[in-house]
Amino acid sequence: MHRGNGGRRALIATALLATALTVSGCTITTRTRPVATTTTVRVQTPMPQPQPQPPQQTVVVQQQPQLAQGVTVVEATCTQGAQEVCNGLDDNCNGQIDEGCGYQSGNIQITLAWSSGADLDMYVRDPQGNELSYQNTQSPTGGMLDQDARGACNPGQPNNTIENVFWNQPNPPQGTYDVMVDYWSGSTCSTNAGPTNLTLSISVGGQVIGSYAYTINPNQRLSIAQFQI
Ligand SMILES: [Ca+2]
Ligand SMILES: [Ca+2]
Ligand SMILES: [Ca+2]
Repeated sequence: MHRGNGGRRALIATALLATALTVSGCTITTRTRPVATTTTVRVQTPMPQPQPQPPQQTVVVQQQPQLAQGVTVVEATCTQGAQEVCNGLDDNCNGQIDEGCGYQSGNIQITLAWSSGADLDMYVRDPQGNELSYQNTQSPTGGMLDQDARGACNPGQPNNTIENVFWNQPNPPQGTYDVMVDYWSGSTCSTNAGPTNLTLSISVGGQVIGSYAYTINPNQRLSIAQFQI
């Protein structure tokens, strides 16, 4: 292959330069502009962890109810599967008093029933001092009186000799509950009603803790039962 004089001279010059650099020990430094790089960081959002829930409080009675003198305990006569009658008793043993009668049950249910046309009034004082009655049918603690009776005699009202109070939230206030009954003889329907037999049932945590009987006189007011949760 024939190579021209020009090409031969260029090859020689390159070889001489390489030799000269090698002989002189030059160091060739290359400045390199850093290349901007983009780094993608994948951040994994942690899955939301379920927050620990406070344990559901099981409402239980701390002690047997304290009863007023003369109050007697109604021996349980409930029968599983029995028809529930609107009578202030848990006839079918399911822990709810008179379900289906138009008033509610809950973690606490207190039902008063009586046998004459008199106007009896139930008062329930909760551990924080709130008093539920026909005058004050809701408490800040979630209690409610949803069945009032005989306030205006109310001859056409269903179950008009029954009053009912309940708390249906998981955690009713803890402490002492005082259940009182007042025989208001100022009502026209109390005239000549005379001493009246009453039945009071208390259910706590889905279980009837007791049913009680008492004969109350006109104008009498007493604390039938106190219980503690
Ligand atoms: Ca029942
Ligand atoms: Ca019943
Ligand atoms: Ca009443």
